[in-house]
Amino acid sequence: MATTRRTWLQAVGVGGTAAALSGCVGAPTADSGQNALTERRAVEDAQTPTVDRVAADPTDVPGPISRSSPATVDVTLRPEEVTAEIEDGVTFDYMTYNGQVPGPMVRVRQGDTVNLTFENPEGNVMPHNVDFHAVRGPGGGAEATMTGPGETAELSFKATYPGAYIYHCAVPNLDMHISAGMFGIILVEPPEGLPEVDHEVYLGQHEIYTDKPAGEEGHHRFDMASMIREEPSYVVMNGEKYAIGGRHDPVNVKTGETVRVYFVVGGPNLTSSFHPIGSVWEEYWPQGSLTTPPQTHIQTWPVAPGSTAIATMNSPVPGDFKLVDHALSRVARKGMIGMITVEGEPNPDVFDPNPASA
Ligand SMILES: [Cu+2]
Repeated sequence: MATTRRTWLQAVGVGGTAAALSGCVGAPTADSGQNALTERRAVEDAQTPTVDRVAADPTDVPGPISRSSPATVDVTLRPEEVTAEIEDGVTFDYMTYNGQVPGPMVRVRQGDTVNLTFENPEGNVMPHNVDFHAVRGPGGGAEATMTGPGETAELSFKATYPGAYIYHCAVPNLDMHISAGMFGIILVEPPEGLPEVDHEVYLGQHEIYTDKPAGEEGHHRFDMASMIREEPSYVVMNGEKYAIGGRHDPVNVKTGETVRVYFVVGGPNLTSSFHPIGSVWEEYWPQGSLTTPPQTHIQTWPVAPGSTAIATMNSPVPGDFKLVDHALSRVARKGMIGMITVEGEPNPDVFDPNPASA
């Protein structure tokens, strides 16, 4: 298998570079190749989405781990290149893990061994791989999983420390692949597990660099120059403009229920100022680190690209609570928002929007 991969990489002229750069170190090469997806599809119809949705369902979170001893866990990741809408009438060629942004949340227990199968589908255009920040080993697994279209790689690693960690593509054009959607979370639970909550929610922020301003209808191509300037057209939660609570359902909970959010910032370049409008984070674990007690009553906390946060909220009053990057032009102009809708009886003792009527 390794020989096959090496042969493919030599054929596209990136073998040595890939080995040198994989794993959180890299620089864009002159020929990004990302628009090869558009070129390939131009003969067909580049503006037609190949999938209805790339936004990950925020409630699709693997259940808590009840085991009291380590196990071997099988995980399969498939880098899928798809065309989808960023917003109505605007298409983009995404690169994803398993067809969704962020990629599927992986959940294991400290001490578990992960047997990863990395399947690069036959119809892809690009090489891909994965670098897990929960891995101790070269490139977080990037070199071991480097595959061309039609190739499969396997990697085994032990999750030796707890926390929520990003995983992301780490090919030489890693910034481009992440900005096209290639990132997600692996949660490593401590042996004692996590406190019980009513809901768990999975969200990810990243920025998309295109050749047109946000909102201009048509097919948006990836734009290397704007990425180098770090001036994205879109900054989004779960891959699409206003995905959660706009284009798709919000997260629905009831008053008094505790929601634990697992939040990842893929970047590749912008730090998120993560804030729940109309609330605070009751508990906040910066960097997704579970080895220190949480901060409490946190309003806004920076989440760097390549990192995560774990946070809880719990509203005593009903309403729509918007989760944002408090760099608010990204919300008002570029799409970065997600919504938790809290249902329940009004609670005028805590919040009364119309006191004169009492
Ligand atoms: Cu990739």
